[in-house]
Amino acid sequence: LLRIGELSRRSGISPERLRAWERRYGLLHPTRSAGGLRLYSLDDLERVRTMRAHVESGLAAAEAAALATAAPREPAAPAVGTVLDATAARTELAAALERFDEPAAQAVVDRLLSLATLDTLLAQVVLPYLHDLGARWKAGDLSIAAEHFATNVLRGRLLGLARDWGRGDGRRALLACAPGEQHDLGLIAFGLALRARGWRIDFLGSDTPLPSIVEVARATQPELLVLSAVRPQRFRALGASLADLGRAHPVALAGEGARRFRPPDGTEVLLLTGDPVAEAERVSARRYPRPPGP
Ligand code: B12
Repeated sequence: LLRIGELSRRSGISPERLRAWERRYGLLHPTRSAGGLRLYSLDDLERVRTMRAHVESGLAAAEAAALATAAPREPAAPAVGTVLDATAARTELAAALERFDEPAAQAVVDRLLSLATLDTLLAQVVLPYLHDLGARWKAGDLSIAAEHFATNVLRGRLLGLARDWGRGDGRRALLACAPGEQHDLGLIAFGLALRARGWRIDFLGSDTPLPSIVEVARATQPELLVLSAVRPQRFRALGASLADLGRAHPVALAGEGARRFRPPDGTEVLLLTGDPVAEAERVSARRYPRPPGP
């Protein structure tokens, strides 16, 4: 079952438009999660895709909806978890990337996205693969070229999936790597997992100077500002500015650096020490009110 963000991503239709199609044409038949969230089926996805195709071919929305709701349904894709063998998928992805075969790697990702949610793809395939890649590179089992090639193909693909993650009126998150930090893959994965939970993402990427982060945060007033780093020194280097930031906005520190960082007394920051998908789930479960200020 898919949440609205995932349905939107897979169908290419914005959440606002999906809600309108549901309300006006009865196109979707969501069930509710225990927490009251709407959950959509693969049949719903299929109807949205059919309706989209009819609208793009020039039909009026009402006609397109009538055809989509009447159309005999394709057999639904197999349920998540029953088919996806994550180990086999990682092996296949690794084999394609490590023979420098970009189209084959993209095809593996395409197929996985048709079988599983983005969360599953990230948590069970892409993130463990990247981690393993790093370990092998460090052990000298993989060339720098192979590591660069694989991470760049996956980074490009993840950013492709991120298209439009800044759209809509969802809870707003501002994501940046700490000054000096270049590792942004975990942060991108986190942004995608938040987006799948309805958040709106502003992404500043690698090595963002603190004054720029402050400036954007002032303008966008994020519900959560997340800084990521591999080394705790990057957070330590922020010194007293980190406490100032935490007084102005709800701030979280993430990545390997957050595991090894102890915020100085009086610094109000949340530490996200788990993996990007688990932490996206955790932060989505509660609200982050603005701090009272300096
Ligand atoms: C890809 C990579 C690069 C790429 C980064 C590309 C990019 N756009 O991100 C490039 C080539 C630029 C790079 C550069 C460097 N790298 Co590098 N890199 C890696 C590599 C191979 C993979 C990192 C990665 O993205 N992993 C995928 C993430 C998701 O997994 P993870 O890092 O294990 O993170 C886990 C958690 O920390 C958490 N997490 C991570 N990020 C986030 C974010 C959020 C929001 C949340 C909630 C959770 C979270 O989720 C993961 C678990 O699922 C690792 C090897 C490794 N073992 O990780 C080295 C590694 C991180 N790099 C390392 C080093 C030393 C460097 C360089 C200094 C090398 C050099 N001499 O130039 C530079 C530093 C550049 C800089 N100033 O930051 C070291 C860091 C060691 C340390 N602790 O200090 C590592 C560990 C390699 C090693 N074993 O020596 N690197």
